[in-house]
Amino acid sequence: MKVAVLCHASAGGSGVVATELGLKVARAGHEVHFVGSAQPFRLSGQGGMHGPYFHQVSGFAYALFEQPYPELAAANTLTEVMLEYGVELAHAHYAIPHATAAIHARAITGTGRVLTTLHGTDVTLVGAEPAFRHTTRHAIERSDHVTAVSRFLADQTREVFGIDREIEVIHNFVDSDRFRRITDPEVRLRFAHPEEALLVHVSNFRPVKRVEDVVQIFARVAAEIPARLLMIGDGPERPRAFELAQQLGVIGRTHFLGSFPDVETVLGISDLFLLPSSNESFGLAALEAMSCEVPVVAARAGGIPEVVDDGVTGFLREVGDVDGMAEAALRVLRDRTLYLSMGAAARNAALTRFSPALIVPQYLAAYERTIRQD
Ligand code: GMT
Repeated sequence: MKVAVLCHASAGGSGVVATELGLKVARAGHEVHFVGSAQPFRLSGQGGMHGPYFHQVSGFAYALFEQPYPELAAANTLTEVMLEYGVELAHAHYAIPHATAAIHARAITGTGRVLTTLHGTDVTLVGAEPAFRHTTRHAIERSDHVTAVSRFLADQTREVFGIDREIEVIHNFVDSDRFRRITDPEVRLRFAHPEEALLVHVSNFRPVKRVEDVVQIFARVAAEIPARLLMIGDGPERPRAFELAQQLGVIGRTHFLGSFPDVETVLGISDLFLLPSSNESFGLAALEAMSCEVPVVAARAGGIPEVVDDGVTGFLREVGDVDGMAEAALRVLRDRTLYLSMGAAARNAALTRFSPALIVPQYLAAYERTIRQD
């Protein structure tokens, strides 16, 4: 198959999934062309003679234009790639702007199919913000096939847009060779003392992630046991979280490490992952932690319960219940037997329910069906 992939290049779960999937599809012998304004961050150094290939969308600034209109430029570059390489399928990660651009290119070329994968933000954003309602619904309805990363997101999409088209659920996956426990004590010593519990949070620090809750939970834990918190990533809520850590007197034990290139190193030595988001279509960062045998304490929100088994691979509490999440965290961290069994169950879930060997063939089958459909 000849496939083009459109995704966000920034460090987010959808870009990670799109890139890892594109690499695996290329390794399975298919021709893969990434099209975007920047190279996806995990694609760097991965392409080779046999692909995947990256085609940069060139921006165009003109005095008359108020904005550079990136989706038009993306549709234009995708059109060129489709015509030049005979692309049969454009895989758009996110309805807007990528499916919109792909549908445009399909109309221009009169060829190719569009498969759209919904990751969450476009749907949840539209749920709250009608500015994109019609364009997003159009992108979903006019795609040749639509997948969502969780049952929750598929249901929510139908509800928000009042549509009843088929939306296939294909969960995200994790590379369990890369995301695994690191047992070398020297690595852990770089971040924490041996007697300290090491808690970690990874996100883009948007309001939906409730990073202040992360600090609140940690402060309650740190009042009871020796502990340290690693905050990985960056975004608009980082200054508030920093200030709160100062106010609560835990700034010396809270480390804001920014965007960390090899997040698996940090996850591989951590004891507990915190994800108190108010909404999360899936929670890929939690799955990456689980793959490293790290139990998760999270909010019972969105698609998280499809990833984290309450009481088995971690604990789920209601959104905003920082006392409940702190109590759950302490329960895991104080009980070595529980901690080890949850870590093992988390790794097992990653291996048996979210492995590339299970998920990638689902995408390949969807590609085949979409290309062959009338
Ligand atoms: O969570 C974010 O803000 C980033 C966003 C993205 O585009 O990467 O994540 C979304 O897609 C991920 C991959 O499918 C999911 O794991 C995240 O849960 C989802 N984020 C939200 O739904 C808020």
